[in-house]
Amino acid sequence: MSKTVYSLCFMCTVRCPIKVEVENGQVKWIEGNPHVPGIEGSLCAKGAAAIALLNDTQRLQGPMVRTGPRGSGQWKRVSWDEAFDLVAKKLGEIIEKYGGRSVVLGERTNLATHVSKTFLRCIGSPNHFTHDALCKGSVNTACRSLFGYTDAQMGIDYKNVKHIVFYGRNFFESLEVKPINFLMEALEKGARITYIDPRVTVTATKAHRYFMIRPGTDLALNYALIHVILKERLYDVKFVDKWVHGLGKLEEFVQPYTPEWAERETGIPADRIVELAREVSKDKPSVVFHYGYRGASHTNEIYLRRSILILNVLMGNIEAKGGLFFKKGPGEVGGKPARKLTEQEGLPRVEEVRFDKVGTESLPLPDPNHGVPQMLPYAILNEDPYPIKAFIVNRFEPLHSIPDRKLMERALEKLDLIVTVDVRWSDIAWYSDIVLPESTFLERTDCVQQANGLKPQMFLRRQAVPPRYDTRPYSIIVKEIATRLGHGRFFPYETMEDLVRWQLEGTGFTLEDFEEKGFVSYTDSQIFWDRENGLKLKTPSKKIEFVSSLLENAGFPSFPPYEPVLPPPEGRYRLMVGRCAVHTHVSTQNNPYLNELVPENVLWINTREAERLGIKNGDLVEVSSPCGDGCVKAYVTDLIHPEAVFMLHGFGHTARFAERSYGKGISDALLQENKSDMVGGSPALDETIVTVRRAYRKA
Ligand SMILES: Nc1nc2c(c(=O)[nH]1)N[C@H]1C(S)=C(S)[C@@H](COP(=O)(O)OP(=O)(O)OC[C@H]3O[C@@H](n4cnc5c(=O)[nH]c(N)nc54)[C@H](O)[C@@H]3O)O[C@H]1N2
Ligand SMILES: Nc1nc2c(c(=O)[nH]1)N[C@H]1C(S)=C(S)[C@@H](COP(=O)(O)OP(=O)(O)OC[C@H]3O[C@@H](n4cnc5c(=O)[nH]c(N)nc54)[C@H](O)[C@@H]3O)O[C@H]1N2
Ligand code: SF4
Ligand SMILES: [Mo]
Repeated sequence: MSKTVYSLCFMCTVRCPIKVEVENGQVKWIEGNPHVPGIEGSLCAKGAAAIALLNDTQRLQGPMVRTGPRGSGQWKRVSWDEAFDLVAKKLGEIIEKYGGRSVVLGERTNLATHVSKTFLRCIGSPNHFTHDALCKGSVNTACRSLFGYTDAQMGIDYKNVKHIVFYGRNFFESLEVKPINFLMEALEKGARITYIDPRVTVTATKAHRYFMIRPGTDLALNYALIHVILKERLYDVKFVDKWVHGLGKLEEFVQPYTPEWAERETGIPADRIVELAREVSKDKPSVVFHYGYRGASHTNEIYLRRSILILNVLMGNIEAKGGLFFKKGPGEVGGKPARKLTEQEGLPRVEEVRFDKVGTESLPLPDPNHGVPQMLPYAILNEDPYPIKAFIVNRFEPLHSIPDRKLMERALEKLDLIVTVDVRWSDIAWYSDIVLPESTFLERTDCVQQANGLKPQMFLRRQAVPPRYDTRPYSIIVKEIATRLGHGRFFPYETMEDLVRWQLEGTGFTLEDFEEKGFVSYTDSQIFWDRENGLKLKTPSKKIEFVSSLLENAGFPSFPPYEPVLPPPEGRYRLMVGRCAVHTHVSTQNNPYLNELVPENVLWINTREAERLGIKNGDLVEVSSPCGDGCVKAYVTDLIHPEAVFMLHGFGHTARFAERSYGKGISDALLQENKSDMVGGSPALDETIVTVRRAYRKA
């Protein structure tokens, strides 16, 4: 028996549409969905390794309850009913004693996030968070400060771009399949790439221009670019006059930030800065300055992201071909989006201060729909704003994804209950009291994906094969726990198919409509708004706010003076981190195929600096920061700025049952200090200064 199933990959968060060939209950082949433009068969290495995850005997195989001390690796396998009863009993006791707010649920945003939010509202907790702030919180806030939309409500028309500038956006390694294919199309038509990074990445090698910038100084470069663009009137005057609020203030502000000044700060020659400004302006409006995710992440990140967005606006690229666009939802064409459980009548609202205090004076601007996860250890340890007792973790790895692992461990130690839902033995699963294994994406149907964009669409993840082990979909797990706590009525489904049908009610589409191609479209044509008169901006002024009411009403300046970045003292380096093409964050290091390709991380260090420290390529080095230390092999290279060292994120796992990744490499979270951009919401992951020495002990 063979069948073809259209679904969505979930080896990483990008969710590429896929076509899965199944024979006799086995997945034989996965490729990109051929019906989706920009995908057309493509799949990355991680996606191709999904079969290895499916068949991995080292993944979670059934519900587990801890029997020894936390993290000791002593476990008892239990039935689902026992696991659900236990979680419900413990949660019930905690809620009774400390209130619903003592329960925090954290997850990487996923298709079932509305299910989690519904659960928390039922139990009276305001404490849902997603990974968003850890990934791009300051980008989110910067977008809202200028346009009134979040970054998730905006997109980039890669296919038609003529020049794209990346600030540490390592596009060809930290990848998303569709944007890469679209940009490749643009490159074939003659588009140019400028890449800026203290480290030579694969993306740098594909670029037409590369700047090895001094780490942490991108904002200085941007102020100089803006200075030149305004002084030489290289911007889209008509667009800016019509839509921008605060150009005069910006002009005044950038006066002192000349290219010569920026050369001293960034190490990039002044004439090359001027050359870039002039060159990109010739291609406007089809020019994009990529606002990025994780590259260049410092305590003033919000202002870097704003400066990048301002450069886009000066190019007049908003709603232009080859520029930035606002994602269009079904409402644009009179359609209805899939329903969410949170929209149900009678579901309680929770009006309490959040654990991270987002929305209060201490963190007024980060997006309350996502929260600020890196505040969790402080909230638990200081019982501020109130005691937190239980942590439910779904598809999230706080021990690696929140900086300062030891701080996080101390906080977890204080909790009465940790429950983790995952597909594999993550470190947090290893550290939990109860572990509930989710079926992998090939084994489950998921909630509907509402895919807004130039063309609003819906996609569906469909079960390709039955679960290999005793696992369940997350939405079913939550329903079971909620039902035991007396809230079953807000989870009106028995199976995932029931839930999808419920979501689709009123949209005019049915579950069966997804069978032919894996998706449905609300319209056939791309929707651009009229750039002359029809931008539907959501700021108070209905303009693009260079002078931002969001920031200024909260007491933050729109343009704070630049603060110089001092070079680290001798023998010390700025720690930079990032991803590689064959791993997803912390998820795939134990995947048999991907582990073989990149089994551990290494520390990139500049050749001259390494010589000074007596370090040779492949030597074991000790890296220490104010909050942790560890040993890793050195990779001695000219391809990194002398002030920085670099390592891949996601290694140094401690869960013993994941034997291939156990103890391999070092975790960046062990070294990074838990500091944040308190305006934008992101952690400053590239801010920690480390000491590097030759190690005389074993890793
Ligand atoms: N293969 C793969 N692809 C992925 C992911 C994955 O896990 N694996 N994850 C996805 C996700 S969630 C994200 S957020 C994106 C992340 O995509 P990117 O934002 O491109 O992130 P990183 O890989 O973290 O690369 C960050 C780069 O910033 C550079 N950098 C550090 N400091 C500075 C600085 O001061 N200035 C400049 N200009 N550069 C600096 C680092 O050297 C590094 O090369 O990737 C997505 N794609
Ligand atoms: N120190 C440090 N911290 C970082 C970063 C960094 O570079 N360094 N990068 C930041 C960025 S950009 C991001 S996006 C975040 C990502 O942070 P996380 O969301 O924590 O990382 P992921 O590796 O994407 O996945 C987390 C967990 O989801 C599990 N998982 C995978 N598939 C499924 C599934 O189908 N169901 C369930 N229930 N679980 C599943 C994985 O096994 C893994 O344990 O981290 C941020 N934090
Ligand atoms: S980028 Fe790769 S791993 Fe991520 S969803 Fe797409 S195919 Fe899967
Ligand atoms: Mo991310």
